[in-house]
Amino acid sequence: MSRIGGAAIGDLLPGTQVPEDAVSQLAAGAVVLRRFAGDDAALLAAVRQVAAAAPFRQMTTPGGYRMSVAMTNCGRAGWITDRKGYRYAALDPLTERPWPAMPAVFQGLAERAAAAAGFEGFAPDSCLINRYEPATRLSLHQDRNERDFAAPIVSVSLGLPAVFLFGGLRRGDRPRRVPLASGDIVVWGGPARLAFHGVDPLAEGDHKLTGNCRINLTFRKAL
Ligand code: MD3
Ligand code: FE
Repeated sequence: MSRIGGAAIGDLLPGTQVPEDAVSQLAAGAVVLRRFAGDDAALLAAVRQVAAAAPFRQMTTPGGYRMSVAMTNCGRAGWITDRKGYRYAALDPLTERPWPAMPAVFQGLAERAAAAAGFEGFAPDSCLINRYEPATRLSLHQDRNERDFAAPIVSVSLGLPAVFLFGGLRRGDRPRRVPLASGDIVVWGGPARLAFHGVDPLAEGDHKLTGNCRINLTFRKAL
């Protein structure tokens, strides 16, 4: 993927913040599109519509821990975890029905964001929707349940700001801290696709779009 303006974080002194340009490269394969989605009430309305059919729930890890992030999905497949493992499933285990269809506003946004980052023709078949309330966090992990790592992952932040942890290809690599605000989109592909990543505990706050929470949409080509 080519570099699209802005300083690469590797050009900066350690400890400096990520540049706030509209488009910047975090690392090879990781492009931030600041405010690309705006504070779009239509996106939040679509989240509510999905959640009305497939409610947010806290899933259990294979190790038996309840995740602090509440999740739901839309699209042909949804990411789930339970005592049996992490995987994609066509049916919501809570309702035993197919996940709601991907809203058109989601599909269009994901495709435009991927194209802006150099990935033409991104066709996600899954959108995992994460809901963070104050103190909710996501520990360092890799996303590796998708069939094909050639497709990028597109992530959209809505509502309260968060500090995103962007690590390396080994769990022990010290992560960079990247502040993400409402409307920011990050596209993760190529060499960044299997990077370890997570989210710091969410700070208290009140956002005009979401109130006291952060919503993250991650678009994936899972199947
Ligand atoms: C970097 N969600 O759902 S999105 C997840 O903010 C997840 O809810 C976080 O990590 C959130 O799995 C972060 C950003 C993200 C998503 C996938 C990645 C970053 C990634 C895959 C590879 C590298
Ligand atoms: Fe992830």
